[in-house]
Amino acid sequence: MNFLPESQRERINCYRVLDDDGGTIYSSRFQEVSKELALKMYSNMVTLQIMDTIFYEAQRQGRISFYLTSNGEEAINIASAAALSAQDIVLPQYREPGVLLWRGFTLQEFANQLFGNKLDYGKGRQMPIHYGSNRLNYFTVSSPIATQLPQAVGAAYSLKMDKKKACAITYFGDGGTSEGDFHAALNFAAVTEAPVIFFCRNNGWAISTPTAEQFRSDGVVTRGQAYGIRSIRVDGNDTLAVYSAVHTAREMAITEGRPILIEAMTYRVGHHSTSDDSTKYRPADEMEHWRTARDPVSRYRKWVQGNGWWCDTQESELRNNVRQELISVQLLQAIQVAERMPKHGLAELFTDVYDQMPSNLREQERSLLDTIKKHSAEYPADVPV
Ligand SMILES: Cc1ncc(C[n+]2csc(CCOP(=O)(O)OP(=O)(O)O)c2C)c(N)n1
Repeated sequence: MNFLPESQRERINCYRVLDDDGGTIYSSRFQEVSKELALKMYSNMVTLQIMDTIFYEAQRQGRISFYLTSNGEEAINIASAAALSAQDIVLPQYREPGVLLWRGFTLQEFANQLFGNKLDYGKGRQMPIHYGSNRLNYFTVSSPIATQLPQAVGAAYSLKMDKKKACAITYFGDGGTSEGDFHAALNFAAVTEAPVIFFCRNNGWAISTPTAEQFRSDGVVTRGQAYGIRSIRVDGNDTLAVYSAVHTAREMAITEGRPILIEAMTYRVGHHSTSDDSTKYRPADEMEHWRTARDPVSRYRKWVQGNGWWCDTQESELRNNVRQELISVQLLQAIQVAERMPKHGLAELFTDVYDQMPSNLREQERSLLDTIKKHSAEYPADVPV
């Protein structure tokens, strides 16, 4: 039932900071969380869950071409975002839209990107879920796995040179650690003492490849130590532990001028994306176990409720309100507005890279226009030529 090796399973009920010489500095020292912050985190987790359901269904209805959910990783998304400051620079993978949600990206902004319309900041050049926001210090998602890691080291180093009290954080999955860029980035960060947090969401799967087929080390956390980087392993389904780990990592990164690696143990509850059917390669009872018994949202709710800050009536009110708000007002409206909004013209495909378009691109543009003329029936009517 549990895909984790025994050694990793024992450790995930707390978080512990491992020094680069292998010793434990301390463990399980949780940060205080006020009632206001606790409830804000909870309502963002619920919003993320419901937003995912609605966009996922919009994809199933054929209204958008692609989607992927953060199911099971809501604590990682929201609690890590809550422990950062707005000046910290985020370089995401793609399963962290909750960080953007926390920072104030609107449902309309999410929908504009998913539909690739005129208001999409990426001008419709990217697949759905490649969000980005200059305003919110959130780099645009890059499809090639792990390329954001060395970039994050550069961003963190620039913060250090400018003596800013901020860090860079980069998110990636266990699959990202199998890329050369992971190793280059860790070494580069260690020697430049860049204030960067490497946040690995170890969710057990890289599409259909389980971690056991990716590495034989004790997870990812030991690799940080191998590069001389202080590293933290944390239960990624425990909201308070994730919040504390990122809070601690941020303090150490900024005040001590050093990179930190966090390995958050979790599980990808949904399929990899709408292009995947994970029942083909993993047992249904494993998925069901993590969806129900290990769900980070209901687990966190128990803690909030145990503090007397929450009750069943508030729970059903919140869920009804968020669902109502998202379905009847904001999200469906956002989807309809985004759908009706015109797309960018074809010429935009060739702008923003070169000041003077080079001859090979001019040739490609000519050839594309010829092909469209020949096969105009195949060309989408809503994209101006
Ligand atoms: C360099 C590169 N190789 C392969 C792919 C295809 N690909 C897309 S997502 C993915 C799995 C990544 O898994 P992981 O990093 O564990 O993240 P998760 O999807 O589990 O959140 C792969 C192999 C890619 N996008 N880029």
